[in-house]
Amino acid sequence: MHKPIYLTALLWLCISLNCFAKDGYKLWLDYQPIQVPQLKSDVGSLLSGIYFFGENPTYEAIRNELNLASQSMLEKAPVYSKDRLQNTKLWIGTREQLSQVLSLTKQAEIKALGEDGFWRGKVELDGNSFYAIIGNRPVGTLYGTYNWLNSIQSNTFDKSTELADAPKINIRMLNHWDNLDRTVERGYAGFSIWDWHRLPGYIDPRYVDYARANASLGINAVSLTNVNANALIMTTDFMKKAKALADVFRPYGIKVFLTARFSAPMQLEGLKTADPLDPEVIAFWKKKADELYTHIPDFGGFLVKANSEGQPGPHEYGRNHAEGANMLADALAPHGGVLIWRAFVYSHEDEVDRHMQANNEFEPLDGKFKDNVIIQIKNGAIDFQPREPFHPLYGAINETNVGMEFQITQEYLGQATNLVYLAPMWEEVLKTKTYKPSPVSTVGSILEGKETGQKMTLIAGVSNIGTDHNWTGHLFAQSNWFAFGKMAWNPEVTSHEIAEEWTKLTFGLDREVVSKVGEILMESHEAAVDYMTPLGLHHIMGRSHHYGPGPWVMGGRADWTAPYYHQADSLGIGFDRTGEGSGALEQYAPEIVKKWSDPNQIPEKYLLWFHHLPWDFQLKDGNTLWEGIAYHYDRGVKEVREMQATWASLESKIDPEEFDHVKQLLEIQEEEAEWWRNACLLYFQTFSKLPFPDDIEQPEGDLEYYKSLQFPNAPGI
Ligand code: BDP
Repeated sequence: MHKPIYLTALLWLCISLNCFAKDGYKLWLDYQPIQVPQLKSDVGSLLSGIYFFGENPTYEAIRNELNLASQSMLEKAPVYSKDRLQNTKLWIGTREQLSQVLSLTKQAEIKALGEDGFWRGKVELDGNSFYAIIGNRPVGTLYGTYNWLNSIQSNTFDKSTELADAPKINIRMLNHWDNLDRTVERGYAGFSIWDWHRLPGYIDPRYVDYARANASLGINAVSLTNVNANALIMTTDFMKKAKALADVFRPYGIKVFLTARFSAPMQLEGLKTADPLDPEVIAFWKKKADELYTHIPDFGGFLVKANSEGQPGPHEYGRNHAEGANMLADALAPHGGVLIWRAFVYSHEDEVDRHMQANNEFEPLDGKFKDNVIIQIKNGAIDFQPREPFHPLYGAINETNVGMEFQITQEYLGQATNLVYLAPMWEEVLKTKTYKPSPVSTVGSILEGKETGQKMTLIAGVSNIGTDHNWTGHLFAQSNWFAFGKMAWNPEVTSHEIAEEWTKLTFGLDREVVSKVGEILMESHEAAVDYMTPLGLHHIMGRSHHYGPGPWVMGGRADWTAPYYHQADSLGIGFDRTGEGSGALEQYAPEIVKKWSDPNQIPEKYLLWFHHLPWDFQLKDGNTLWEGIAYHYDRGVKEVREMQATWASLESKIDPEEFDHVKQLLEIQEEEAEWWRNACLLYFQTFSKLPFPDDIEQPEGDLEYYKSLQFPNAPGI
């Protein structure tokens, strides 16, 4: 056969057999061909006559997305018109641009959606009707377009109904813990996607795809650098590199933030101090902020980790967190910048239970922070454990802007090998009642600003993105990036709804796939808690890299060892944080203190977080504590096996490359779950001295062997 003809034939064969394997690069934006005839015809008709009201870089981004989507969903290019009445079907613009076709009521309704809100639906002019996507700003229109494309992919688009939506949180932000040498702290998906060395000259096309993915979820801010910050980012060279990224992200409505190292004035300009009240230090930061805004006029601001885990901060100079934060906030204020100050502070020189240290620092400072400061608080008081009760600072400070910090990267949740959908855990935290400042307050309502009327609201997530072709290492880890964006937009959405949406966008509309993948996702977090840290156990993972079990980890600073947290001894196990113990429980509202102080009333998922209990303490199901611990660990392993079986049953319906990728990782997850179970149960048995229940798979292996395992090259450190 003639070579080009042969190649064409092969290509067609491949297309018809669908043998171009998917590899996850396109995330939830892979725009599968539309199969439903009515939908195909409706969408085809709209995409055959598009009119944009005006020109700007965001509309250009919308056009690019429509080109991609149309080509992929309908195998043809969309058609644009230069005249709004010339064969047009789909109108795209802002409320002001379309005001003449909108009633005053409709205009008011759209305006009320705020600067990022959008509306889509039918509009009429001179007896003709059009489908319109309208934002208050172009970026709202972009969000509306993604929302529309998403409804097409999930087959929920109905051209006769209208839809309006707006985010409930102002700053929806990814925090990259990316270093300037491209390593990523707690990153499990390769290296940093920021190619600092080749920036600003080389713009990797991946930056655009990154911006598209974020904008499709409504993420509108990104902090580029590690919170354990490098002062070099504040040099002109790096500012220019950051500017190049900001330029790529701007049309997608994404603002750039940088992490500021508190000691930068000393490191970069040889000042003798970084004291926030020193005039030269104040001048240094003002100069840096002014320069940043010349490069990046819409620069978001700084994110700061200070006086925590050895990072420099105001304490070195006898100043408090408010004095440190306000000095930086003042430098940003003239430009409209925001200063995000982290509440993740604790010190090993402080004997007080680590759980209590952030409240001890921040409660007395409530009301002392400037208006453009937000205190970013992790979901729990320790550190992104597989499950944590909510951080007691929520509800305790009410005259200061507060924001959430979730961790999307799975530092303590199986890293790159375990399938763990994190949204149920985030949902649990967001929906928990704090009883402060009002009896109906929840963590979510505080974050939305409903309780205190705070003007600036924030939900941040520590990114799980890297250079791996599928972005997140594990294909299912994409669901966590996706779910984070959705929850930051609307903290009231359920993890179940998001799971279904992600599954449809990732694997298509087949009912069996949607329901079974949904089951896997929804079970996965509880499974991980079971085989890692059931019943409120926490911080018992491998030293430093946090990979695998390490309940025996001792040595060095106490608050980084495992026994500090599990306190197992011959009498029992758990951290007594009641009034008789460290007292940390008393930082919560009285309603919580009352219930949780009683080991028979506290939700069992938090039992050992707050109580040290005897091995024969009776659980609600009648088992002793020792038996309960054993059953949970055993159940965790069995749950992973169920996830494996469910996945295996979908083999014929999933792309082979994606199927195999997940299958292999689930096999590793099963081994790791067994490892966690065996190692933890054998270790805790050395204290309980009790046999395992007969009806569990007997933990096998040798404790000394598990203790001897070393992972010097584990990723993420
Ligand atoms: C912990 C990580 C550490 C981070 C720290 C933080 O182990 O690498 O620097 O949090 O949030 O989870 O600052």
